[in-house]
Amino acid sequence: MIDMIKQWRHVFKLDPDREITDEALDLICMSGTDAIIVGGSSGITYDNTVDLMSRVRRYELACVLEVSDLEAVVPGFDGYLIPMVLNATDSKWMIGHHQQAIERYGYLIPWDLLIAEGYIVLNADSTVARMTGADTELTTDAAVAYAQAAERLLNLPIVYMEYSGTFGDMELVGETHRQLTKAHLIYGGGIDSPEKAGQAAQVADTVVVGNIVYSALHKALETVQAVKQSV
Ligand code: 1GP
Repeated sequence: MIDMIKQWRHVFKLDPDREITDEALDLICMSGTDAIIVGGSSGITYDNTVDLMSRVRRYELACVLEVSDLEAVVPGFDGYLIPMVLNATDSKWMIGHHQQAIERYGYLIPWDLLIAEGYIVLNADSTVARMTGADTELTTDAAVAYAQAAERLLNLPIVYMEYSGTFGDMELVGETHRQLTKAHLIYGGGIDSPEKAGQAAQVADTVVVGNIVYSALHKALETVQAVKQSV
């Protein structure tokens, strides 16, 4: 799983709770992106997740589920990303929900397909920040320390810098990246133009484009080349 993810430079994150036409989905899946992450912070159900997965499955494209709600874990994805929110003040989002899921459904879990992500949530105005009570006021040193705790203490394979809804501090993300030696750094948040996609691609291993798919599809499509062309 992690070897596959390490190849990804650009991914689209699609929200099962939002409508997308077949035409738009076709453009997204044929855009040259490396993968689709299915995920969102609210309104995710088993039915809307199955529906989106089966529509994306018509394409030869990796498709993984980022698990945010236990009731909406659907079999059939290529893999399952499991966020552990490092800067959550509500510890359930770091380990509690995970423990409950394993206690309840452990015998069903396809462990080989799971990858844990050390999430650092950085936009106070995002749903994920409110839900997890994330301490988003982080200096660069503080963010780096979370990332290093993820990589070196917890041995997490992925650090996800989550600015969902706003474009982040590229210096902070870049410095965090420089201080990691083996964890894969994913950046997501506020990419609404090829320029921003290119900037994020300079500081992260994988760039995630979400919201703009629903508000300006053509801009979203342009981010693919911007990321791929960036060195
Ligand atoms: C959200 O990181 C992703 O989980 C992408 O963020 O929706 O702001 O692009 P945007």
